[in-house]
Amino acid sequence: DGEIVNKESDTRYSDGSVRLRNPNIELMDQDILYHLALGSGSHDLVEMFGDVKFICMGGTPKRMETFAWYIMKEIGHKLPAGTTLLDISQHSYRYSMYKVGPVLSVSHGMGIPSIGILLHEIIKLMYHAKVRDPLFIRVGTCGGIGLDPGTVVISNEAVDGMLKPYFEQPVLGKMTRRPAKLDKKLAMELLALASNEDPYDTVTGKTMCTSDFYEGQGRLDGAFCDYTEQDKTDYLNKLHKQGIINIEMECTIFAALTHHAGIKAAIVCVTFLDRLKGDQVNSPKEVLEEWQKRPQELVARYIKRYLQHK
Ligand code: R2B
Ligand code: URA
Repeated sequence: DGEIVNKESDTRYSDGSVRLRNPNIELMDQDILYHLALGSGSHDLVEMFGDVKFICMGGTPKRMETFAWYIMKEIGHKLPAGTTLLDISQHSYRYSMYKVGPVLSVSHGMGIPSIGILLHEIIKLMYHAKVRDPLFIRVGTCGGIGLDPGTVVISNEAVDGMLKPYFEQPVLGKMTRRPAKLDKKLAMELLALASNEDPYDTVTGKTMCTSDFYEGQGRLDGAFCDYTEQDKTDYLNKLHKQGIINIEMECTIFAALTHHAGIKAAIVCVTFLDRLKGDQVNSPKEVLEEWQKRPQELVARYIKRYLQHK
């Protein structure tokens, strides 16, 4: 009933460069990527971003700056003499973006609307910069279900709060729906890079996306709570039985928009707590900082391996 299902037709040019599924863009004389503080008229986007291969996204500006320095060391990238890492999007005051050779490290904020706006502009950036076969990876945090805190989860499926594998959104007053599909092969390739020597587990499974951290994730500790602890436990156990192993706030739109653009994507998150045991994130800040590096380590292994075999 009035539902628009987008066709999954070919979305890339034969050379692998990103094709926009929007005829309006090439008719505009310039495209302002407002929330990135970049534009196709004001910047030479091919010159600035033409060599990008990996787009790594995570919630906070600080974590993505740390990732930029870390990946620089890992891939042995040298900054030109006399220069330092610069937040390319600093004048937007919205997102932070760092470029380290073929790697872009971008913050996406919290939740679907924030990462959605960023994805529109980054996908257009890839198009303007004529980047071929980019890979998008979210390196994030999440709540685990039945996993030890500090476990790394590679998502192989993304579902919404109604457990449907779609990203749904009203457009022009009608509900639209796009499949939230992740690249299962890429998820397995990432899993294969987990090491027996890692002092934590790395697993794959289904991830649930919500639009809220508190009531939307069945917490008892928000400003409001109109259900019982038993209701919460029953619900989380139901999720667990359905194979959902973690909850975060971006996976459906991330999977859906990348899939719609024909871009390979992966989501690697570390669990900050086991939701079967509590609601509050109460590990010391140093411990959380240590855990946050784990998805970055896995993604760095992937990027290094790719660059070595290129
Ligand atoms: C994980 O952590 C954030 C909420 O604390 C949110 O962005 C997410 O997906
Ligand atoms: N991020 C979430 O969205 N939920 C959690 O429980 C922890 C981090």
